[in-house]
Amino acid sequence: MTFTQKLREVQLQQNSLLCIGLDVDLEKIPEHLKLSTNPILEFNRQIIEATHDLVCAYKLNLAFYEAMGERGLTTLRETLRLIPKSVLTIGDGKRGDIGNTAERYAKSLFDDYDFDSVTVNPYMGFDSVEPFLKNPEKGIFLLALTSNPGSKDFQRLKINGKPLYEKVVRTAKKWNTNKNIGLVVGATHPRELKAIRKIVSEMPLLIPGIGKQGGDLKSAVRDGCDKNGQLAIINASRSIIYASSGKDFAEAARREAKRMVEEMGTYRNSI
Ligand code: NUP
Repeated sequence: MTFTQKLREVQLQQNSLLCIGLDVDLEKIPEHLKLSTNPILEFNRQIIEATHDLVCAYKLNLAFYEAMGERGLTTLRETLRLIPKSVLTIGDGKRGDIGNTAERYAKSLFDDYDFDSVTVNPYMGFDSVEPFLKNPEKGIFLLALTSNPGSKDFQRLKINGKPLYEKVVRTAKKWNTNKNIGLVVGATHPRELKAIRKIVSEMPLLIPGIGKQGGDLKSAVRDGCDKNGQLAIINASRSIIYASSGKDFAEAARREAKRMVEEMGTYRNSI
């Protein structure tokens, strides 16, 4: 089964487009957890237990784990073990390097950590992306139009009259022979999201930028989904995992996740 098919099944089973970003920061977790042996793991455990029935995926941004040194990498591995198989995992590292090195990145993230999918920076071209594409069951999200203000610096530059991100989108479509490529498109660019979905009607879109970055949830659903109301993976990290800084953080995260899923449901029904 290809990654795209797997995503369709998971979204159908879970009836959700929501992805929670486990971007955990020791400075932001509730005080009472700091007494546990591994506060970050305990935080993730409680968030996962409280929300796994509401999501199609968890996204782990590698930066937050790498920044904690060796212990962070162990915590990353242990967190992945806590995620039920019914839900997909995304390793968000935006890797990209010459083929020989990219192969090692792919081996680490897919074979060793066993992520279902990863984010990849396409800037270095096909030979840097190819090693990630080999296994159709594993997904690759190529950065197309990122959510941050700096996305205008290169991604929107015009080449032969067309923005660079559009070239990435059209090229990704050509590279997608294994049906395992998706694109990252920020929710902060609703008009472009709609245009991109028109070009790639059957590709997964990972859509970050909801919540703290001000992206629009309604457009993320209406413009990001395919015609069946699927294939958009809408990520929220801080607005869910830090919904409360008290002892009720996991319940608060569940409440916020549920609120988002319900809101998305109303937009999905009108696709
Ligand atoms: O374009 C992107 N924007 C973005 O925010 C691509 C990403 N991968 N991200 C990631 O999504 C970012 O690194 C962080 O892990 C998450 C957004 O977090 P939040 O704004 O919902 O807290």
